[in-house]
Amino acid sequence: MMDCIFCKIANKEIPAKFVYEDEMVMAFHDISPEAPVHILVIPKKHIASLLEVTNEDSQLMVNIMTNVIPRIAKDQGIDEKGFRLVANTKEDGGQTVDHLHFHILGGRSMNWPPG
Ligand code: DGP
Repeated sequence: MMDCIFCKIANKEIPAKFVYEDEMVMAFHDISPEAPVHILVIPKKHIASLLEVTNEDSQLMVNIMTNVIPRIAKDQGIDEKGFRLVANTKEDGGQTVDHLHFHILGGRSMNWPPG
């Protein structure tokens, strides 16, 4: 996707503060953090949103959930007290970048319900 900002970050055409990378996934600091720790986890492959994930992506999704996110939480020192994982999805979900991403928010106590 030529005009996708997260594809450009994944291709390292746009700089980001990376905290993790493997063959399928990248993670970097959000440009406008909403918490002391605010990391975005993205697949390198362009997937528009959670609703476009298919069975072909099962290994990717398992990697993100069971390996990448716990590892980042530990690296960022938020595994003891916990964190919030968010996948804003499409218009009503507040998704502004149409490339699947998971927000890891931590380092402070979160409110519920979200806005
Ligand atoms: P969402 O609203 O869920 O689609 O979240 C998109 C997030 O992406 C938002 O928190 C800001 C972040 N973001 C947008 N553009 C950039 C960028 O160029 N670099 C980085 N690091 N983050 C970005």
